[in-house]
Amino acid sequence: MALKKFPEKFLWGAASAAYQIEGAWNEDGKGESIWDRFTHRQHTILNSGNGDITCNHYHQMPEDVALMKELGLQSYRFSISWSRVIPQGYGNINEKGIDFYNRLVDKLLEAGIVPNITLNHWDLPQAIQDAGGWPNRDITDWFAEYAGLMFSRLGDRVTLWSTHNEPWVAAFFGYGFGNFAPGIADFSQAYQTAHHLLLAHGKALQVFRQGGYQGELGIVLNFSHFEPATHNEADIAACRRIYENTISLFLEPLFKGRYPEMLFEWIGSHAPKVQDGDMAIISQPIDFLGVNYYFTDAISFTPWGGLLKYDSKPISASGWGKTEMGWGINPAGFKAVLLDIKENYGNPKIYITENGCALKDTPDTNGFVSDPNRINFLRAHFLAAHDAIEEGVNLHGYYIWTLMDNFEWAHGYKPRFGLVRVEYETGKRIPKQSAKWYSEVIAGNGFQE
Ligand code: IFM
Repeated sequence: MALKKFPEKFLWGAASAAYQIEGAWNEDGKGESIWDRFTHRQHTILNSGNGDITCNHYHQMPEDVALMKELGLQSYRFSISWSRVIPQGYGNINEKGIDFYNRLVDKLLEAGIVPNITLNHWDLPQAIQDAGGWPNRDITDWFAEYAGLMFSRLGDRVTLWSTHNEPWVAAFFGYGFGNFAPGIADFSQAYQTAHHLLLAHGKALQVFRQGGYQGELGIVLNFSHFEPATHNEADIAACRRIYENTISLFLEPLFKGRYPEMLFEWIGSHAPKVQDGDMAIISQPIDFLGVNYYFTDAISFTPWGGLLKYDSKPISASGWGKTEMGWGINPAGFKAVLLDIKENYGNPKIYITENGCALKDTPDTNGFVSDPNRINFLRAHFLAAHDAIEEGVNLHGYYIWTLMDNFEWAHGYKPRFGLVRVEYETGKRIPKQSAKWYSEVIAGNGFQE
């Protein structure tokens, strides 16, 4: 068994998101978000789940930070609920909301944990949606103002910032397919949203640079590895479309200042309205790219496959099953994603901002979960990341999704991704076997292969 050591100063952490863990959806002056509105509608979420209380992190935050310290986390990635700090999205500020994040940041720093903040993890203020949401260009200025507020209040202590989490998901699940909030099914709105998310990112980056804040600002994207299902030309072309629609749609504007041409020819009149100067704002250099990786898909052509005429099936490497989400497990796909970024987008600094799995956890009578399969999953993905570093990928840190079981969007509370089990009835947190294993990885900055 070989010892796999990571580079010095490699940052190990865990990630979360406001709507998934905070609860307190209408407390202390918080405004309604699109996820509050969406989950309160009948038949949108499995078993009628919602984030009203979820892990109750808003109230149990000191205990949660103590737990992170006990686990030895070096960094904690969390998001800010925009409507908690600016209830209507623009205009009046809710000091009590800001106070919560001030206290969280201070507690983390006291515990020696580096805070890593995401400004937008999908929970847009409902008032902004009422004004047109992401498809309305005005949002790009409202987002930059919100970002500026957070930089000015927390930027003296926080050095890692991301503008958006997985803008593809916000655009396509939120506005294209309608299975996430705000539940709109219109591809023109989805592509306009993608463009405005990028433009809002660029405007927030300008505010960050002009303010002279210390630290790094990036953006977090969802990556999958895609393989054509066969050597058939139609499958290869469909695979290319999916790659462009998921990955190039964001990486090309960010790193090359343009949109993928072939894709835009394909989508025709659904292409977003882009104004002069937008691409220069979007393509300003970022300090890091956040990579979320979960799965690999085989893509095939089908004439019944909607706008992009495709079908996808999960691929698992031999010997691996699927996760509870039905996602294939393929660590080699993870490495392929990292090498693609290195080779085709200028080898930017990367943090793995999410990787993990939901598995059927079976607690014993004390609520303890033995989860060797989660450990195997993580070990194999750490190994892929280690190989990628050896091949020159500029990788500096790794955040597990997620610290504790939480609200998994349309899937409600069924999937459990956490290193820590949450008993939702009592709010009790119980670290799983994988949490202990991860603590050892962090302490040794590596693991036995
Ligand atoms: O829970 C989500 C998270 O909010 C965004 N990335 C994927 C995770 C698992 O589905």
